[in-house]
Amino acid sequence: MFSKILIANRGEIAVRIIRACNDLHIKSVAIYSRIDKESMHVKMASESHEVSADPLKAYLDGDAIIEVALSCGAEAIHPGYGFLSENAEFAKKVSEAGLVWIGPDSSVIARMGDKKAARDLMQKNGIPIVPGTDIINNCSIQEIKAMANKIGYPVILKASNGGGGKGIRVVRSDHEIEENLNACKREAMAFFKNDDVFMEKYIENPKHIEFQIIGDNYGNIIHLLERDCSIQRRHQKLVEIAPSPTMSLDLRRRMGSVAVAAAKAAKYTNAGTIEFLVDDLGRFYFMEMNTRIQVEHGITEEITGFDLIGRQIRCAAGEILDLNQSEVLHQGYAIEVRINAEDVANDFKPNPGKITTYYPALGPFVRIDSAVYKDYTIPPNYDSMIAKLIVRASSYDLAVNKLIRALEEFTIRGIKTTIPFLLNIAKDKDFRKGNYDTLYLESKMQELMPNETINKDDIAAAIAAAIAIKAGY
Ligand code: MV4
Repeated sequence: MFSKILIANRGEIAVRIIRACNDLHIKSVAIYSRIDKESMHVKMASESHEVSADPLKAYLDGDAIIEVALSCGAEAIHPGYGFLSENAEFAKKVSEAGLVWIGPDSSVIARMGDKKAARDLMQKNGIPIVPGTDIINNCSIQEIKAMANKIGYPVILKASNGGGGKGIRVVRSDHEIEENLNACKREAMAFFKNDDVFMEKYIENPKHIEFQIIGDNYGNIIHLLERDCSIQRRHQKLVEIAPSPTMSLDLRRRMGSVAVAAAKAAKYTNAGTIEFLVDDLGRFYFMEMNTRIQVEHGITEEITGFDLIGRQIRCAAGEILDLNQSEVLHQGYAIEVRINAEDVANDFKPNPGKITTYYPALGPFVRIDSAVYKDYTIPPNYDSMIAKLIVRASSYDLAVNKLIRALEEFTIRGIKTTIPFLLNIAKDKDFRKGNYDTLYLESKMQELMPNETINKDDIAAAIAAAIAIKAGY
């Protein structure tokens, strides 16, 4: 086992990894940018090193991070999510520097990062994929229209190097295809410096179901059930549920074994996720594989009792996965909501600033993964997620009740947060019924918008207080 791990990240995931290190009696090394000096991960780690004054470079300068790891005697690097976590080149450099990369091999990261290559690998191994084409960049518009008609409209154009919802276009007829193809290629070139595009049949309003995978270095791979991540806004997840409250045991068993077969085909090690699209008839298709720990890993930990970050570290250190698939059971249901410092009424615009009041929800089966505290000032330079609230209960219905209770208890003042919006989701009838797909948020946005009309009594009280102050009472 390692004696010291460097964490190449910040925020709540850095804190989560430090906790896993402490649980395993491993020393933790935090890195930080100058503005993060007062951040929780810096305070909690065994030791901390400023990498750069630049807010982003500190977490993106791979060479500088490796240098810190070597000079302080760390044996491994945990990348968390985002930043360098899916950068195959960085993973390779870490290994070449004699450090252990806590994640899959760099060649696997590179292969799965290429969506078309991942699709081809899955097809070759009998994993169900959506009907589609090869890269179409060298085809004429006539040929592309012929392919689209053969697949049948609607189709979706996807950048092979895409991600985060960038470089995708839905096309519903011949006359829209040329313009969408050009836009898709332009966007792909701008964001990913590669404009390779392929085409798939477009699945209307699918559910986004993903299976958690864990593998050791000896070919043992299991799944840890699924998460429904359909509730998204512009490709940002807001709510995740584990397991899916609407999936049949038969579908779970079939998708689970396909997920394990997909991970085996990729020669996968460590923690990862297989994402599927599920249509309204329950047909499922491999969409992509994420080669990192994900934001929503906590709900899987809560329902399975399996410490994913701890297991990532233990697998990377060469331990054998001492668990069979049949031993993975779920205890009830867990729901995660992402609490973001955002002004929901103002198009979810980030709303950084100082937290003046902070009372996290507590009580049985309520977990908060966060890196903020009272009087902490959220910098404007990073992601707006400030806390993940995770609840668990014996049934999905009771988990929804607990979510409402915890969101009503959670008090944050000084900044605007997504709490009122999340509470409206929690209280929505379709949410309680498990009736949601990837269209859910878009179609209910008006209904779920928090009512921001200010209470007349509050105004009266504020005026009275102001008069009282002025009058010298
Ligand atoms: C799809 C799809 C429907 N059919 N592919 C969105 C981002 C990228 N990961 C792939 N995405 C999709 N691919 C086919 N063939 C629908 C989406 C999609 C989506 C997927 C999951 C969650 C939310 C989504 C929102 C819009 C589109």
